Amino acid sequence: MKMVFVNVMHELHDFDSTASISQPPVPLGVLNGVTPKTLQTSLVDEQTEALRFDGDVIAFSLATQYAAKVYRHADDLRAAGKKVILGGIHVTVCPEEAMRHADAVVTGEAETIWPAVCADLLAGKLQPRYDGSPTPPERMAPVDYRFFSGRKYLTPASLFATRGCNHRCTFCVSSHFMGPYRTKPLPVLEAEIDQLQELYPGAFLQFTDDNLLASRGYATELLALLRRKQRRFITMVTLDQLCDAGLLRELAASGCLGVAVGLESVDEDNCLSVGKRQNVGQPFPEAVRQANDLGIQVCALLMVGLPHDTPGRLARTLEYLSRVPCSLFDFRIMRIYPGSSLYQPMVARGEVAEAWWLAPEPVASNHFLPGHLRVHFRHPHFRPEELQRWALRLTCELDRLSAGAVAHALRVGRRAEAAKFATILLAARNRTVKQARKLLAQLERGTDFELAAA
Ligand code: B12
Ligand code: SF4
Repeated sequence: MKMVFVNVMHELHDFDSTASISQPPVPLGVLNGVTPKTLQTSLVDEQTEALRFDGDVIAFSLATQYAAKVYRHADDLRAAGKKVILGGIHVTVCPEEAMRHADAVVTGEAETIWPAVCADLLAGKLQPRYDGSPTPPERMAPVDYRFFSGRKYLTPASLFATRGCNHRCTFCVSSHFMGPYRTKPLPVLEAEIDQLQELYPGAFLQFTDDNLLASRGYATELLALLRRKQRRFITMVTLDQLCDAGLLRELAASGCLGVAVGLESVDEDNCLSVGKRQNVGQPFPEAVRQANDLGIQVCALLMVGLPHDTPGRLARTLEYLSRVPCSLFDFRIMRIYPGSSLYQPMVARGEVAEAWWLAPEPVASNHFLPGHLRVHFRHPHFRPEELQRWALRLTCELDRLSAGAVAHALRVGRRAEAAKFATILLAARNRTVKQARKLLAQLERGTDFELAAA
């Protein structure tokens, strides 16, 4: 029996800011590792190839944003006699919905239950629903990255060392659903690092953990391992971690080239309104400068459309951030995901449509904007197109490749003897700003058309 694991991308993904960091779908590699050898497995990843379904069983990973697209494929495949299995974060959050489009769904982390699912499949006794459970560290096995070989990813050496997060930001889904914070045993991680070194010599490691450094004790051991392995790496950090001078020095000494920090908003009432307490009272600009002095590039992740945003505030945000030497700014419009603690109360208040991911796009400009710029909720101070314009304007202004910005990123890169990484970042910034300009022009044209039609 042939099983195909499928990683789908949402429409217009090429215009998404995450497109510039294409990376292997590691969770599918985790599942492949625990699939019985009697099943022949392969991978189709829409980041690197067109979708095709040459197998008897098609196993999709689902996030909310492209759930409707997967359901359409799933329905067609089942009508054609194939078996469909769905799993991933959206299935975990909306299992009943997913069950309408699948022969079986698997909720939660799946690797401990997956061998049983496959056994049932092979025996012709597939159940409609399986509930996975948080994988205990002793069951975490090294991912075999040969599953992804031959594919061109921008950051192929992508891995994670921890699961879960100790914070509970109200817009976040994974921290609410994916179990308690756990750490991978270091020998398992070391085996992955060694294999990645063999497959992609010289490529920097990209940690995709929600909160890699949440446990200070584990972080120290992990950083010591990376130092010993002499591997360069990038990771996400929380703002309080970026502002921890001791941790920053440890990161730099262990080969950290860059960090992406969840800043979300420069206004503390906004951060507090979404439960981002760890951002309050932190000296962000100073921390960026300190990181830069140590040779660490900083990418700031922000959201537009937080509860206290107003046009005046966003204008001040622009002014404030233009003085902070981040190598990249990533703006996306706030999204209200099912499973986040914002979703139900906002549905009840009529501020977001129930199951918006299945409905036709409510905003005309959503049709030609990528997922991170689509609006599905009502904001007290902005019309949807205004939020979109602001997100694009902020990107155009702050990611502009001025001579000063280029010189700064190269200087930071030279400090860590990582000029190549600096050029990769500058290329990503260039691409981001060019796409934002293009989308902004398109938005102006599209809205003009809509207004004219009205
Ligand atoms: C790394 C990451 C990415 C990487 C993806 C790398 C890759 N190619 O895989 C990048 C940066 C590209 C990315 C992009 C996006 N991401 Co993302 N991402 C993550 C992150 C931080 C880690 C994922 C991970 O590795 N988890 C660890 C593994 C072990 O857990 P897992 O993925 O859940 O997999 C387990 C189970 O879910 C299950 N499972 C998963 N797939 C399948 C499939 C089958 C068949 C079965 C049976 C089981 C199963 O078994 C796995 C092993 O136990 C998560 C947060 C999180 N912690 O999950 C967000 C997260 C998944 N992303 C999210 C979002 C919103 C996005 C984007 C839509 C962002 C955007 N552009 O607006 C895009 C979508 C990309 C796309 N496909 O179109 C949300 C999803 C929310 C939702 N309800 O859908 C999350 C949960 C973060 C959040 N906001 O809370 N992302
Ligand atoms: S710090 Fe990040 S991963 Fe943790 S709860 Fe907040 S948004 Fe989610």
